[in-house]
Amino acid sequence: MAKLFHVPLSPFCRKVRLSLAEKRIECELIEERYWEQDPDFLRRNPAAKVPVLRLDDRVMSESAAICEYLEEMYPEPSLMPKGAEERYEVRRLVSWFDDKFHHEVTSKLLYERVNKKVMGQGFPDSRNVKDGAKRIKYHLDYMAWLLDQRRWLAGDVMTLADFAAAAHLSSLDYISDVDWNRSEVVKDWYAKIKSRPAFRSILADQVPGFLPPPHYADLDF
Ligand SMILES: N[C@@H](CCC(=O)N[C@@H](CS)C(=O)NCC(=O)O)C(=O)O
Repeated sequence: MAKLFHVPLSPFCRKVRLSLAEKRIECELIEERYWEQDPDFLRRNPAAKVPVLRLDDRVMSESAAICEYLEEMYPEPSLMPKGAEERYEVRRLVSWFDDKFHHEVTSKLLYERVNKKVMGQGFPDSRNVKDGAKRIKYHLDYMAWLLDQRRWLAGDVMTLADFAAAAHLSSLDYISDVDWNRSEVVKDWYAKIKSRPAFRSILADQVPGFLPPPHYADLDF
């Protein structure tokens, strides 16, 4: 069986978990405290980052590369459209969330509030938290603008772009940092994606010391 070395609230790990689950690839989840730099872990991924996936006798890192590998090896159900333009748009949006959103929002909210505590690195820096809380509004508005024109973020079918976005937002939702009342279309999109069977394991996550809000696992909010 596949093994995924992960941490529960990591958006990169969550994106891979969603892809694996959507494609019904059974996978054992193994929590990896990457900051402890266990030598076995460093052998698996010298970059010392999660996720790391062991599948078909291969050890793989980098969530975007893993998701594209899964797409090529397990094409059904598909998470990438067929046309070059549509594929470009999926990749652009995956980068938007894993690069821009991660830098401007996830690292300022989740890493300050959760990772610092779990890693014993002190208290959240309130300037970062304030900045992340301000910047997420722009991203939610951008998503609303996209979703006013499309059924899913990158077009009319659900793709990896939706999983990338949902991975970040679900981690932030665990710590109540998403204002779902800001946009009805974004809330509806999240309710739709959250109710997929692939999301179940993510909604069941429990991080010691951090209790999710009651709506976190509520499929109707
Ligand atoms: N580009 C990598 C980023 C993965 C990443 O940054 N993971 C975080 C956890 S959310 C990590 O392992 N950080 C450790 C580090 O940066 O040293 C991917 O997409 O897999």
